[in-house]
Amino acid sequence: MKVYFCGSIRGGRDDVHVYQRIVEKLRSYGTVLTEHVSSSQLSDRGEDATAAGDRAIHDRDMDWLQQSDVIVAEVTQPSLGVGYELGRAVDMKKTIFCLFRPSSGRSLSAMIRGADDGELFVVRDYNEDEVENVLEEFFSKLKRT
Ligand code: 6IA
Repeated sequence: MKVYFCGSIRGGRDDVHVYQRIVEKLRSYGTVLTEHVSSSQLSDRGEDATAAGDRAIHDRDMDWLQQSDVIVAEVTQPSLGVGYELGRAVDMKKTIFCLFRPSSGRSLSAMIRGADDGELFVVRDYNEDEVENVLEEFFSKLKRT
């Protein structure tokens, strides 16, 4: 199974430790195409910040999104890139699982929470300490469908 993981990069790297836990768990289900999103080496500014570099990142990510079987997004830290990826993934009719931590004190965008259809697009509120269990629950249901 190919898993596309979305997490904030230029939107801010405050949650990178949670992304690491998620990617670690996702590896047990298949290939994570976007492992770098959880890298603590990746800052919110960065090395490839040129228009040509950005185009290459966009085109490669869209290609991976197309190839993926499932998309998992950590959406607590607002990110334009993650919102864009989710919109494109909806258009591709992909299976999408969004994870949000209410303990952050934030309120999730209505465009993400409101996209939950209980089937292809699911938003799950969770606490950091239960992240592996929440993923386990989602992937065991996915395998049965
Ligand atoms: O708007 P954001 O940067 O927060 O968007 C984050 C999302 O866009 C992630 O889920 C990634 O899949 C994708 N993305 C954004 N930037 C990159 C990137 N390098 N490499 C791969 N995927 C990316 C950017 C490095 C940059 C700090 C110069």
